[in-house]
Amino acid sequence: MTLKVGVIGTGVMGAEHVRLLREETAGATVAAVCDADAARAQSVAGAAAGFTDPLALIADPEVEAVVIATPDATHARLALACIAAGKPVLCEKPLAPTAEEALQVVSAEVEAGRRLVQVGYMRRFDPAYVEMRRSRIAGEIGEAVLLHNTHRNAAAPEWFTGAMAVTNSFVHEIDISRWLLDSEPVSARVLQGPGGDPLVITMETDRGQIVSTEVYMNARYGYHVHAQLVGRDGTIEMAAPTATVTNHSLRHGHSWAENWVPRFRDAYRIQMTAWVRSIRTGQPVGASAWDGYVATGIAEQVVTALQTGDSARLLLGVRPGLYS
Ligand code: ISE
Repeated sequence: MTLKVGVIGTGVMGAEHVRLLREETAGATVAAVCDADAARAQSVAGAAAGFTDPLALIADPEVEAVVIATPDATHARLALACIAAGKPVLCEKPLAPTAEEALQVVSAEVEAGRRLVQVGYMRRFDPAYVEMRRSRIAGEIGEAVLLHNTHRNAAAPEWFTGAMAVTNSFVHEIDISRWLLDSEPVSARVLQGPGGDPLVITMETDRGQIVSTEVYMNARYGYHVHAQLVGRDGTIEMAAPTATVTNHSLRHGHSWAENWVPRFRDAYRIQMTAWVRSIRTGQPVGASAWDGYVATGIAEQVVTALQTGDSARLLLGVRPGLYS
């Protein structure tokens, strides 16, 4: 049986999700595409239905499941509409820009009594992160005590405003550190470099581990995400993200991706396949709405720490039984 998917948003991520569904995902088809620009929606939709109203796409009986890839501020409202319609949704991260909105999604899902939302924290499907987690769980590096993250963009995306280095970028490290370590951050402090870029954010977990993250939005040379997990008996870290190395002009090395789409191409592809399969099997995978709330809730408190210069004691409330 083929799952009929509606994709809302045709920007960098929306277009990539349409491509993945069409070219790389077994058991799924693109049934509809939505964009505020009708011509753009129709050109990406091709033979599928084009919509300019996302709520009309969600309500369309031809659409069985939805991918949300619109600007961050719209995610929660659209995810709520999917829950109300009883349709599974892969919602791009962050689940919402504020903890309050993210919690509304959690509450709606709890009320519905079933998990319909997967948040697109695709690093959970990246082969390098998967191997790091497997190695930790297998005990190969002993007890994990420290995680060093580097998160560099060549240039901040043009739609970046305010504290998005935290609410849009650092949310990835919040999510992946919880997943890699199976522990919860309990405090955070932030240092700012000259002009506010880069940031260095240090979190402590409920197991006393340290998670250090550099978030550098304008690193110029390329898109570079790296992680090193330090244990009592060894370390495990990502190798350079490349299939080839080149020698020329007295230099040896590899090139960097321009942004996250080529760097995490495998992760996005594996995530999409896993989401489609999870709808068939009824076994949720990836980051839940609760995980989405936690990432946004911590990010919000880190932003306050950034603005006040104080360290933050991270408070999140109790995880509902639906997510245990
Ligand atoms: C962007 O929105 C993403 O999600 C990328 O994965 C991240 O690395 C980048 O910093 C964000 O702006």
